[in-house]
Amino acid sequence: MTKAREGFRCVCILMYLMAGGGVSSAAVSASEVASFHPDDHPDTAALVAELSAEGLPQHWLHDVLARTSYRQEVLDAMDGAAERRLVWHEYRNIFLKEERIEQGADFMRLHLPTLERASQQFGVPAEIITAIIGVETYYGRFKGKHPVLDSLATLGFHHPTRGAFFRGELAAMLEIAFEQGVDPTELRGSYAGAMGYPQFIPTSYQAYAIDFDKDGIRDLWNNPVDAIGSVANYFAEHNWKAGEPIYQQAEGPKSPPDTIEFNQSSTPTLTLNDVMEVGITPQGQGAEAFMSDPERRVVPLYLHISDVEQDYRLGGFNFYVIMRYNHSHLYAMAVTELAQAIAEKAAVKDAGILKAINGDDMVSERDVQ
Ligand SMILES: [Ca+2]
Repeated sequence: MTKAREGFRCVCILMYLMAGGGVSSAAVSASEVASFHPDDHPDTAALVAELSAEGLPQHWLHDVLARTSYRQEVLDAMDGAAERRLVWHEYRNIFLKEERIEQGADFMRLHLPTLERASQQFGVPAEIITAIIGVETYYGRFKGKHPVLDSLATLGFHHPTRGAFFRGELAAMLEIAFEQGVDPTELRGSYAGAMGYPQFIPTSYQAYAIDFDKDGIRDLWNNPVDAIGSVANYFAEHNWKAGEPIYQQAEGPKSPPDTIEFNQSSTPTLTLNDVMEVGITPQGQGAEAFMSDPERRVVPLYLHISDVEQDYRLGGFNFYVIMRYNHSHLYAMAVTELAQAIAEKAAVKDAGILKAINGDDMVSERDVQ
């Protein structure tokens, strides 16, 4: 899987939030887009030939693509999404709302045995898995309403610059649908083709989805158990390091040094020593442990915590791994902070239940916060 493919994995919700007012860059005539029917459309005919050579039934492909529709709004939404850039405190406000934290704690409690099994098997904390599903789809509540087949065909054959990428996703989606025995015309997701609880794009679905409840189907559309296992597997396959810190608070010069780059989603090359040399040092809880490995790779972060204040942080390798899910330091930080908040909230709720069961107030909320 290429970085480009991964990078597009799941920006759907943010795109949705940012969309609006986009100007279409793909001027497409009505006659050109009237149909994706393979009898009328050389590109879909070529796709049918390609996939049937790989073993998918030709009549099935032909029938599916004959029922596929062009959707201009998908191209418009893609344009709109690229136009705005949020800073950290704006982005944080979208995802760190009390209701999302509460529901994350509920999701964790509801699926605790599954989350613990995934955490043990893959080394990824339960709250990180929960937060990913919380950021992507509000714990499965909003999995996207766009017909994925229409979206991917529209983007695959009409996106001005990324057609080849989306054509690959369309092919992968058809393969998955056939393999899982579902009708591709029924599948819903983001307008960029991300599907199910964890919003995997089809090539990620193929590569990383697992059948975590062993019922014979890799079902990320409707099965939270498979979704939990698949998110954990995705991180494990991207070399999540169990027990390693995700990020560390830091302090540094009033203005960020211009000799190093901040907020990068590429493979980290700087070591902790490198950033300490330009005056950025770990501070606060965990600083000592973080500094125990001066050669550790770090992602230097410089974040707007308000309109006028900035904060230094140092992402560790696991911060980079979260950015393999979505190539954005804001996304990775939101997932991390949401995970922390969910874990704290779940602990509070557990304490409340213990108190109710035990009939005493040995455990106060203050104790577990
Ligand atoms: Ca399953």
